[in-house]
Amino acid sequence: MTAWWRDTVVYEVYPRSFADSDGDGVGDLRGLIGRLDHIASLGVGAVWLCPVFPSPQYDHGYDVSDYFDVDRRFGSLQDLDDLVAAAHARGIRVILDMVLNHTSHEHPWFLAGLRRDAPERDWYIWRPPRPGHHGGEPGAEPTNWGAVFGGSAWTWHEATGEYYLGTFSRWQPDLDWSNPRAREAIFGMLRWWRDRGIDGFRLDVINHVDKPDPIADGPAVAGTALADGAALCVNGPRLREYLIELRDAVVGSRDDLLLLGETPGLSVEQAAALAHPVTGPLDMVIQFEHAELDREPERWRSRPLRLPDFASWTNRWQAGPGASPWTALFLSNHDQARIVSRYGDDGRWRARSATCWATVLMCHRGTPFIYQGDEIGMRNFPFRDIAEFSDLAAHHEFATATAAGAAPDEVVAGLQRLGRDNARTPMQWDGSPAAGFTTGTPWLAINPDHAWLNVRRQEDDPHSVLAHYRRLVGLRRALPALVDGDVRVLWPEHERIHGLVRDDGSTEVLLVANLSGERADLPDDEVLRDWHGAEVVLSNLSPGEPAGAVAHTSLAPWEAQIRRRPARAEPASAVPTDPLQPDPEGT
Ligand code: TEU
Repeated sequence: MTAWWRDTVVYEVYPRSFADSDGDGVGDLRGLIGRLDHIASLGVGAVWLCPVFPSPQYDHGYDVSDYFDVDRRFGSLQDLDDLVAAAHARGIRVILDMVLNHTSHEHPWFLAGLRRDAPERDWYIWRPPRPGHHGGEPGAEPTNWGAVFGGSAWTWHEATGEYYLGTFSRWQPDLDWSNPRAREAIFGMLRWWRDRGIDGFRLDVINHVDKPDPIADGPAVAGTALADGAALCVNGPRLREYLIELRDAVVGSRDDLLLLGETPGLSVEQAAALAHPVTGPLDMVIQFEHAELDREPERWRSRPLRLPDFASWTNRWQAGPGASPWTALFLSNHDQARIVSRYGDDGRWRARSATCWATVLMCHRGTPFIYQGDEIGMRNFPFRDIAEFSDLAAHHEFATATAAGAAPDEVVAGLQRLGRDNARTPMQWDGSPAAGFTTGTPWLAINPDHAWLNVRRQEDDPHSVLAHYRRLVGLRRALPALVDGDVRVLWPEHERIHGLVRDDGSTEVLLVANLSGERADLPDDEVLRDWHGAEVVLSNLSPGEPAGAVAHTSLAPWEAQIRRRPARAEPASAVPTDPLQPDPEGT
């Protein structure tokens, strides 16, 4: 197996907000091709492209109405082929985002299934009204499941007298993966993309595809009448079987094809099984635990991040005795607000806290992902009114929370902090009125800070966030210990300092980072004294600023530093064997 994804870095593109070539205010593939050199300049080896398929865009493309084409907003199939060629010419692979848990309600499969006798009827999940109830009336839904984006997960279809299931929304009917014909249609489509030269797939909420059998009422979520339908569908008993079938049907001789599963609500053990390098059907999984430590279950209510929670995540997901699963390492994506505005400080310490968190992330185990705009330290948008949001999730959260008695201003403030649109404001290329994103009117407002916070400003500045990201990616690709080394957390209870040692048997790497806005004393312990004099390979302080770590006894605000030294020789018997690693002899 060519596990190219282990020692590279991936860049996530949300095409609608990246670069617009035709002035309609929506980003597109030709715009992206025009900006590939920026992505290449980071040194990344792959791009994850969020969905560009035809879609009515209720969920901005996560509601696909044709899996075999490109939405006219984004360009054409030819543009996608050109993108792949242009990316490959730069040594960058292309990963497509495939939404296979559900389609759009405008997908031809779903439309065909609106006839009871059509074969496609059973590709989706249809149920009669609750016994004793008339369909369409309140309370007649087959179960009490709510949808992720609001309302019941069941939508009434008068003409055929049944409800269909949409665990995300009524515009995203769930496919029935228990139907072998539906699975074969999905797998055939993936093969079609594989043969077009695509290098991998990010499989949207793939651990939701095995639905409970029978589908029955679930516990109501606190403060509501509805159960969390999507949560009741995660990690079902047939999930592994379906994914093995997918792997067998799709990968074939293309053993370099990456299967990356988006898997919310997965335990370490489940992740280790699904992404097992030999027996796992996936190559890598995306878990969310570390990225949601600053919010309550309601997605608009924040709480302060506690660093020990982050260290505990590192310990459980990365430092396990040889069993840690290979995961995507990210701090933000198109579903999360900007990391510098959440875990960092987007005021006084914007640049330093952005580079500090990036450095911390890059020292962990897994494949690092950079979300567009984070490489320049883009911040949350100053939303003040619910009308300014585009995301259906924001509108749903606002409606639900205010109906339950929350003050509208409070909810808007919460969404300003945590809402998904923060990640979706257009990419800030320069300081011109539309930030170099479009010549037209952008589909979502551009952050006014683009006047000074933009790619052009940072391009040639060796002290910029962008320059630091480039150095970090280079370091990550040059230091195998950051890829394969064991992970040891130094101070799991520390409120402000995160410390790690990576060790691959030949090199040891030390990370020390002060994740706070005040100078922090370094713990006075043996481990650290041992590192005196070791080579500093990266620091996020400006030249001339006194580095704190190791040589001194404290770290400057948001200081991060990476050191390296040869590993201490240990007797072979002391090196734990990792049961998850493929046998190097290939036996
Ligand atoms: O996201 C899945 C999703 O709902 C995420 O919000 C995830 O559950 C959460 O971050 C973990 O707590 C995917 C796509 O990324 C998202 O854009 C889509 O809206 C969603 O699936 C539906 O397709």
